[in-house]
Amino acid sequence: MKKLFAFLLIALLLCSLACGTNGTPNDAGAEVTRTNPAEPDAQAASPEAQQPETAQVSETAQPEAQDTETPEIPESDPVAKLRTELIEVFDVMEHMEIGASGTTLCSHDLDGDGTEEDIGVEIDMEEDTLTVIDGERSITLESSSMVYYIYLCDLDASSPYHNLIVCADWGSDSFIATALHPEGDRLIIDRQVDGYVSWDDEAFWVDELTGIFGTNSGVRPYSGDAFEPESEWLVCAVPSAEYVAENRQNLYEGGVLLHLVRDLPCTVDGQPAVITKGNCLLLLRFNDSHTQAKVCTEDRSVQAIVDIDFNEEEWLYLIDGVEQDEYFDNLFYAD
Ligand SMILES: [Ca+2]
Repeated sequence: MKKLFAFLLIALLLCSLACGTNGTPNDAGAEVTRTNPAEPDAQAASPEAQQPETAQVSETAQPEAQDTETPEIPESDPVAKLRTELIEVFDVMEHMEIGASGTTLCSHDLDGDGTEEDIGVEIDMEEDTLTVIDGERSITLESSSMVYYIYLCDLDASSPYHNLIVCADWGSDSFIATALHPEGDRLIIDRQVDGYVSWDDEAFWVDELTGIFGTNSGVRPYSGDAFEPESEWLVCAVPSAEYVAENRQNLYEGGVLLHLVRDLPCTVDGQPAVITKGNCLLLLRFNDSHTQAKVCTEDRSVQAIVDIDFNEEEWLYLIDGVEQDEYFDNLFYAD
C-alpha cells in the first residue's frame, strides 16, 4: 500500500505540474454552455438558435492558503451511520514465528455464545491458500499473498456475532478483502471486494481501483452484516495534508485540477450542457459501474455529471465516443 500511495503522490505531482504549465487555473471563471434539448430541430434550422445560452460563472475561489488540515470529502452524499466497530487489527505476518505455517492471533467470542474461541490462520504456500480458523470452524481462501491484515470487527451491532475481514495483497498492491462471519459450524463469506480496507471513526472504507479521469482509485464506506457499500458513489482518493499544502495551486479539496483541452459534454441540473475547454475541473466522485463521474469547476460554482462508456475488456473510458485522455492534457493514468 505504501508503494501505491507513493506512486499516487508522484502521479499527483506530475498532474499538478502539467496543469500548472497550461495557465494559472484560477485566472478565469468557469464557463458552462447549456444546450437546449427541447428544440433540436430549431437549433438545426436557425443559425441564431444554434447559439446556446451561456452561463458565466462567478470568479473562482482561492483555497485557504494556510489551511493544512486533511481536506474534507466534498459534497454530501449520504454516508453510513456509524454501525461498525473495529475491535482489533492483526498484521498476520508480524504474528507469525519464523518458519511456522500458522498462528493463533487471539481468543475472542466471535459467535456470541459467551465463550471465547481461538482465532488464527494457517498458510499453505504450496497450495497458495490461507485458512482462517475460529475455534472448530475454518474456511480456506485462495491466496498467493504473503501480506495479510485481518480486521476483527463488529459490522452490525444488531447481529449476535462479530466479523472478520481478511485483507490480502495479491501482488503489486492488488488487494482483495474478504468479509467473514460465523454461522453454525462454518465461517461464511459475506462479500469479497477487490480493494484495500481501512477503518476510521465512521466506517470501513474500501479503496477500489479505477482509471476514470486519470485517477488510481476511489473509496467508499462499507458496513452491515453483508459488508455492503453504503453509497453508489466512490470518492477519489485524497492525497496527504502535506501534499495538499505544497501544491495548493493545482489542488482543491484534495483532488487534482484537470485541465480541459476539449469541450466536455455533461449534464448540469438535469440538463445537457458543455463545459468549454480551457477550464479546470475537479473529479469529485464516480459511480460503482464506472459509467458516471461527478465533477465541479474549480470555483465549485458548477457541478456536473459526465456520462462515461466504460469498456472493461480494454479498460477504456469513452466520453461521447472519445477517449478520456483527449479531453484533458494532464491525466496521469491515460487509457
Ligand atoms: Ca464463542
